[in-house]
Amino acid sequence: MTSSIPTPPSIPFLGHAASIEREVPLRSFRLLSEQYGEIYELNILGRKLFVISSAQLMNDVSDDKKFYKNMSGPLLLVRNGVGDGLFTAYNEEPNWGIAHRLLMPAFGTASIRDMFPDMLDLASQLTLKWERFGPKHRIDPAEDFTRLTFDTIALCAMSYRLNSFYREGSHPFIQSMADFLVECNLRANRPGLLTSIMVQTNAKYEEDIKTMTELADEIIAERRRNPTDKKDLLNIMLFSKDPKTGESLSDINIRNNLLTFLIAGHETTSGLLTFALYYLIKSPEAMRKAHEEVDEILGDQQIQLTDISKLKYIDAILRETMRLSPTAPMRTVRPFEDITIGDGKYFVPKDYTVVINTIVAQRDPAVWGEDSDKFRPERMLDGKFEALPPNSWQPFGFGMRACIGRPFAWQEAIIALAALLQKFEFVLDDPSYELELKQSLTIKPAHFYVHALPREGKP
Ligand code: MNH
Repeated sequence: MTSSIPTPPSIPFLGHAASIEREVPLRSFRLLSEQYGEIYELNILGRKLFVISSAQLMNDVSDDKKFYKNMSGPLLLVRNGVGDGLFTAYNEEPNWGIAHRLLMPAFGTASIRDMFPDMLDLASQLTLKWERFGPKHRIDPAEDFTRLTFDTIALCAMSYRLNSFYREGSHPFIQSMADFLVECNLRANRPGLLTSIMVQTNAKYEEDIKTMTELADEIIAERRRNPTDKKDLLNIMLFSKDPKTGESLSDINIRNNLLTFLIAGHETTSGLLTFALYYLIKSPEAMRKAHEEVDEILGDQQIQLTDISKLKYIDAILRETMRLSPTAPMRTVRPFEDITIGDGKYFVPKDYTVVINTIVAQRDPAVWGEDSDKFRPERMLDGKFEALPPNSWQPFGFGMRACIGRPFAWQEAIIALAALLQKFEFVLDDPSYELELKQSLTIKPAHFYVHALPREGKP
């Protein structure tokens, strides 16, 4: 027998659009999950959604044979900027297959290891900056981690130096991108008629897309003027052929993927580092163990490639951070056919979109125990991570449409965190600070400021 699926009260036409908070939509989705349980129904401007938030249901929909990545709502709008780039392409779009096959090896562990020197170059710019500013300086970690990750993706993937650490404010691309993503989110919850009369907002939206596209085009033009034989992602996109079809990527698709990497390649990782720093400052015991590990493995030496796999506690910190605060906090799928999930309890018609509320599902007490809201990297150590129930930890999505940049992000985050912990103790600027979120398409801590103090007796 199927059970009925609860739904909050709604108003005609808008449906639940008005019950979703504008600034931090995730907050509404979480509150509703707490109130209505593992599955509830929403109608947003005619889009019919089931929002799920238990580990069991998340596992049920993690099946490429039964469910496909859904492209509607905010994601569909992101296509206005990045078209058929990997992240926003439809499964059946040929360009997805071509780019996926061409780029998978380039994002594999072996290629990522070759990027180590470039990643370290930028991590060192960051540690040097915090060292030079000294302990009195109020650091905005989200901002500096964005400099780090944005510069890292551009240098490693495109051999292009953005030099964000040498500018006062952020790169114009960053602001345009943030505004663009926020507007995609807002538009998804706003009637089209209303959007059509918001002349200034729409002009700004187009302007932001132009700012982003111009950087991508400049990077491509620069490469055509100054070719190199470096095997970076840009060269692979420009000059390789798909092993299966023999086709190359079109110029427009290269631009779309370049933009996709610039966007997908930095926001999530800078969020990860910011959350990790927050959780560490709030958990002195974990901070102490992290410092101990870094001292033991690195000593006074700069981090080397071979150290990365030895930094097990740092690895566990990042996994636990991604569990509690997956920076891409939701993904959506649809069933190919009408289907039931939850041991036959819930009927999902094929015109429904299933929203996976990852941040809640990854705190399911059935998997993580009663202290599931607590930051405890030990959950991820000593084979426990490998022994988790299938799909209960999935901050990088699932299956064929899972994150292509995972090894890249992971190596980058380990290098940065280890290099910072080697040099600094961290304290909050405001000792009473508690986590607040800001959201574009991804989430980050808001109003989070710290001070970096040199460690006693360290060089
Ligand atoms: Mn990433 C897809 C999270 C870093 C490029 N990424 C996804 C998805 C999640 C995700 C979740 C699946 C989305 C969906 O199902 O709709 N990504 C992350 C997180 C980090 C991250 C949490 C860092 C931490 N991602 C990166 C980096 C890059 C990147 C770094 C590039 C350099 N991600 C992608 C691309 C896709 C993707 C490209 C789409 C892959 C596809 O659909 O083929």
